[in-house]
Amino acid sequence: MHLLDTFQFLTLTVSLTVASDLETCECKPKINTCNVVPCGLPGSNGLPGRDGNPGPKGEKGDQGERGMLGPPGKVGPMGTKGDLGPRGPKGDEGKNEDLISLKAQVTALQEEMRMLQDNINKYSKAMILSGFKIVNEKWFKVHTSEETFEEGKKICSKNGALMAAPQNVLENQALEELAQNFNKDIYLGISDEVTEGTFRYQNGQNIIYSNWAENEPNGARKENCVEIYKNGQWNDRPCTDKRLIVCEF
Ligand code: MAN
Ligand code: CA
Repeated sequence: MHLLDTFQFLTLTVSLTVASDLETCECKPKINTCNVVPCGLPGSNGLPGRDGNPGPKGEKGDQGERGMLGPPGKVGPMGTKGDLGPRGPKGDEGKNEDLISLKAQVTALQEEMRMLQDNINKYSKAMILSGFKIVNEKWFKVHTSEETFEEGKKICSKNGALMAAPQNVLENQALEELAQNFNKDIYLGISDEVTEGTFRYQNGQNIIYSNWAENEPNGARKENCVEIYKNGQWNDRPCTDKRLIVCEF
């Protein structure tokens, strides 16, 4: 490559020299001179010159065509609450007669409900006097006489029932009401005869609710049965004592 450049340079130099010499040769016939030396023939064209330096940067091209639609972006943050919409059109005017009739029906129903509640209260009182008290799905029935714990178990069992054992406040309140109405403390179907200090229902399950009076139970092995006082509180006492018997169905 270098050699070729050098050769091209030399060729160019020679050409220029010849051309220069030819230019200086004046081919005019000299007066009184025998023109015996003819001018040399014009030389051949030299080789093309070297490539020039890169030209200046071109103008910015036109904008390309719009690309294809890209995939959807992430969900943006929640916008602010919009303004309240315009008020809707006014509704039809209600029929006055219908409204009056409706009010009369409501009043009649309210009166009917009041009478029904009165009747329920009366039935409830009559039931209690007869020895019945219903609370939730449990029915309590008072036996007419006071008996020992063992006798009480037999009486209830004969009627396909168990001795009353309240398992929540409502049931305890029902027995408290019966004790007040009969003015007698009631035996509960609860004892710690099997394991001292562990009070259980007749089915052997540990009690899930209690309402012991202050300092009770205190009878240790001498008091294994439980009574409910007229104030609703409990006391352990000897099972041979006689108390009002209430069965639960
Ligand atoms: C008192 C209290 C009770 C006990 C009875 C027994 O009322 O000491 O705890 O059970 O006597 O009669
Ligand atoms: Ca006691």
